[in-house]
Amino acid sequence: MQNNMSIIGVPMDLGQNRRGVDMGPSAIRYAGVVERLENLAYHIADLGDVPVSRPDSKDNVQEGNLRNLKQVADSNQQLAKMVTQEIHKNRFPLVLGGDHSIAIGSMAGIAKHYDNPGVIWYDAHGDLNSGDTSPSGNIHGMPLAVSLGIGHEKLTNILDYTPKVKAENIVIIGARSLDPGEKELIREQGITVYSMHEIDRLGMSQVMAKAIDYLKQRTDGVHLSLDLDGLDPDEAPGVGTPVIGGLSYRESHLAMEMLSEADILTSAEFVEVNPILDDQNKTATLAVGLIGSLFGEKLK
Ligand code: 5AB
Ligand code: MN
Ligand code: MN
Ligand code: MN
Repeated sequence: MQNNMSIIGVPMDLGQNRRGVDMGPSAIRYAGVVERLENLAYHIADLGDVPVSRPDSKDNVQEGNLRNLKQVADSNQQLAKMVTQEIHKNRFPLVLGGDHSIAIGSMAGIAKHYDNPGVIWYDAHGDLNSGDTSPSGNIHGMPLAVSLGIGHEKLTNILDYTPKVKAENIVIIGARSLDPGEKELIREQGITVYSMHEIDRLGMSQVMAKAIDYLKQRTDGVHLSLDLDGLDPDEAPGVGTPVIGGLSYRESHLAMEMLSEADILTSAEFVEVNPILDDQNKTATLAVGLIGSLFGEKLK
């Protein structure tokens, strides 16, 4: 893992309906992310936040079942450029959300630098909807589909190329709430999914070993996109779309430690922390703990 890391906040809440997730980057910083990483001897540059513009009522018309499309696309465009620049400078990008729609920009910035990028999608959801299949019109339920090149051109074509990732280079972990259109896409494209069922059967240790081995063999860069709602709402109450029956604190730390040991990640993001829905910044504190494990707390 590179020793130079750039933190980029994206105070985005327009990819879904519940206000407050725009304060996620502040909550994670307040919980001590920079100090935690500096203690592990990383050189951190906190680049601050990507601007997010407020929609005014006149351009808040929904375009093809995509709420706030223009604002979400604009911020993702800026995020993608920043991520690209940091990778170019040989710095590890760590992106803090914000709702999960920001993965569109992260993936766009990252994928440019690899021949065969892969992604681990740690989430209760598949985020594989498009305007046609989405039950909500919320773009935070679409970023993985967008990265596959499915969806509105304003989203799929950020940085002027598409797709960002191949279906066979995606591994979803922790899924337990998939919409019918998402299930169909998973089947059609043969996306690897370790749902809660597989995690219960095999255990997190085997699931992560398989995921790591698989991606290591076929990709030349791996992005971790971690939605805090992948964890159980008892552990991570500060999320907008909680789903019971989730991953535990211990399973999640084990997953981060195994990723740290395997040393396959080339970028990461932590999203969907909503301090307004939280209990004493518990979810942001959890995120910082996971970041500690991911970047080698157990090994150093
Ligand atoms: B999250 C749902 N599938 O599309 C939809 O939190 C929920 O980024 C999406 O994983 C949840 O609206 C998006 C019902
Ligand atoms: Mn989710
Ligand atoms: Mn998500
Ligand atoms: Mn969510």
